[in-house]
Amino acid sequence: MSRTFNVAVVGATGAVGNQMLEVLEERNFPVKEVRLLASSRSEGKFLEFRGEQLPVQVLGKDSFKGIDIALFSAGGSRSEEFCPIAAAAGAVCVDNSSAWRMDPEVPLVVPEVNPHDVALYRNKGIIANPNCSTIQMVVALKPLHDFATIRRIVVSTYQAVSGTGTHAIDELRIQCGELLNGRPAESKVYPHQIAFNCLPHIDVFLPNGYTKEEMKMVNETRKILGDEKIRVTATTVRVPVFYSHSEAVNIETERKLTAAKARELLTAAPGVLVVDDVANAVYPMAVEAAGQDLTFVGRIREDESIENGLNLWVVADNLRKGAATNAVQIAELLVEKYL
Ligand code: NAP
Ligand code: 3JM
Repeated sequence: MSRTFNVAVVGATGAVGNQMLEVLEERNFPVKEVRLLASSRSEGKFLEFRGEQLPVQVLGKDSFKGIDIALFSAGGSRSEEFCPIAAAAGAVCVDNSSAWRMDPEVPLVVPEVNPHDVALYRNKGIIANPNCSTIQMVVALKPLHDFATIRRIVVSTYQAVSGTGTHAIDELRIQCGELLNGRPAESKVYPHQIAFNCLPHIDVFLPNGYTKEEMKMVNETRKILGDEKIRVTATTVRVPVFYSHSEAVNIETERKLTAAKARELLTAAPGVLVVDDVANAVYPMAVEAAGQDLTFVGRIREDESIENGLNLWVVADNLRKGAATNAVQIAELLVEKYL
């Protein structure tokens, strides 16, 4: 019989945690037992896994006894505190927060891009899952970088509210209802109304005028592609979409990359689906990417304002490829090759 593993899902009641359970089940991950962990607010709750109702337990120092793999998505401070505790108890942590991503000893992995970095889990017992916006962008850019060497990336994002969690999904739904009924909208999660609006503000502002989300895209992209020379500038925007992030990506390459060659490279790339038939109004869209695991790329065209430039439109489900699916793919590499 093939081996099975005890898996803890930390933040199981959240938007990402819920998706983790779905993806583990869908991909038939070799789970022996799953342990659901969340805050004391969730005490007494049950969640379904493989047709069974399982109790949610309160996260604590003793939560990781017997656990082989711990999937974390309960916020940065929980990851900072509990990943080392889980690792000391013998679990390998796959962490979805930004807490460990830029630690030089912790690998930051997108399986289609840098699968071999998983081996570095041995340093601290932690593997970091990148930010959702970074993941879909590097899946699309990796084959282009390998062929033409990317010098500079200019990216603008159109990010779904599900990236902020279950409360934000509720906020958009409730605001839409109130406003359509002629009543004022109350904002609790975001600093301004999100329904029928765009907020150029994701995560906190930093002293350089960028947001933390924007600087995640800059620093994580370089680390995953293993190229500190790539220049990246980002503007990250929250839009009133429930699921899937969209990105307008402009790249400047060292070598000429025609739109036709880019289309050929992307068609052969793992995890990518080219959706690009503008004559028939066919291009990637958030509503079609939702619930899928691929990164969809379209609007592939040369940037006529510079010598070696290319524009792309990149869309993926932020809770799936942007979080849960990527984390489970990392766990699959771990069990196939290392544990
Ligand atoms: P969410 O829907 O608000 O869920 C938060 C989860 O964390 C819930 O399960 C919550 O449990 C749990 N939690 C909060 N405080 C806790 C505590 N003190 N002890 C134990 N559990 C606690 O948020 P989400 O969208 O799922 O995101 C969760 C985290 O995942 C984010 O903070 C972020 O770090 C990460 N994230 C990563 C990506 C990515 O990798 N690309 C994308 C989105 C989010 P209760 O239900 O009991 O409150
Ligand atoms: C996505 O603890 C927190 O403040 C979590 C903030 C957060 C993050 C993050 O920085 O870990 C919310 C949503 C992310 C992320 O993937 O970077």
